[in-house]
Amino acid sequence: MKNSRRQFIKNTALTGIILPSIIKEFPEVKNSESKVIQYPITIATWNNKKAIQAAWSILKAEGDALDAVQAGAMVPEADPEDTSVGYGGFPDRDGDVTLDASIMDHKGNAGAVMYLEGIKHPIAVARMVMEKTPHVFLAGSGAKQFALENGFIEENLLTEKAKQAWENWKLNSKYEPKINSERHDTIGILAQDSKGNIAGACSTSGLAFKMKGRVGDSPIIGAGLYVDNEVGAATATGLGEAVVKKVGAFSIVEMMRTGMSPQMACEAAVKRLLSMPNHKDLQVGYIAINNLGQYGGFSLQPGFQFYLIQKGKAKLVESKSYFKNK
Ligand code: SD4
Repeated sequence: MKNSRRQFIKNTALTGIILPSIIKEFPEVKNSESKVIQYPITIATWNNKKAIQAAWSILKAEGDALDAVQAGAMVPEADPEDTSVGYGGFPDRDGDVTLDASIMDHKGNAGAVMYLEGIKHPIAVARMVMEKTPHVFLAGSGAKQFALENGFIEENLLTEKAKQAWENWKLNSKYEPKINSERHDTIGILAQDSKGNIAGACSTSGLAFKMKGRVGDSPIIGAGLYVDNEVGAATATGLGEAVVKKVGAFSIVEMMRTGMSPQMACEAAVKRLLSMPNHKDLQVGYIAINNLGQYGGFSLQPGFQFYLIQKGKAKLVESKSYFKNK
């Protein structure tokens, strides 16, 4: 009995037939959903237009998805105006900028750094962890040492603007970091290149004024980012603690494996957050692509956006959300 059920699920996943329970929940989706190939594509959380343009310039030249997502993530990492990623990111409550990043390629390889200080491009270090070490995660001083030994230079990442924001926050410093439920710019970026290969990257300075040592979802493989070339990829932004508890990105990829579209899977993953007692006060946004280059995105609260270029066409999408009003 168990075996035949397993076989049924396996067969339906392989043939792309949508399970009846899924059709009930999402009546608008039929088995005849388009199977037309929609890649190359690259898509990122928030209005990360310049990042997507950098990624697209690589895809357009028939480059690899992995190079595209790295190039994309490096744009906000270097931007002092972006206060959620890399250089210019808001510090923790002690005034230190600590960075988290992860990357995955189409072969299922993964690398990540967390609690990394003084290095402007954590995504490049994460890729080096993936390609040059037998490990997946390097943290804190070990991650920094590895970066310095591999040619990265130490820099002060705290800009005047970020320092000022921290000084202002200290005036009433409530030691309870709160997520801004409207706009914050952590970059999660996904790409599928002209060969059909999929890669993803995620980079952030985490929650502003977080507790010292706090690590979010972005460097956690399966939470902030997950790629499976056979199925697709997903990435997250928002309150990392919620994403980690629900293993957000992995759950989206696994739902797509059962035949759900990227949009359906993102919506279903957001609905899983409703079991959390504090779900009304937190924001999470997910984006995903499947192996046909179809995309989707959904958030808990309104205000989430994502940016993409698909087959040369650029688009800023105001994401649909579970809650409609702020
Ligand atoms: C974190 N998910 O560290 C990140 C924060 C984020 O835009 O997405 N900010 O929890």
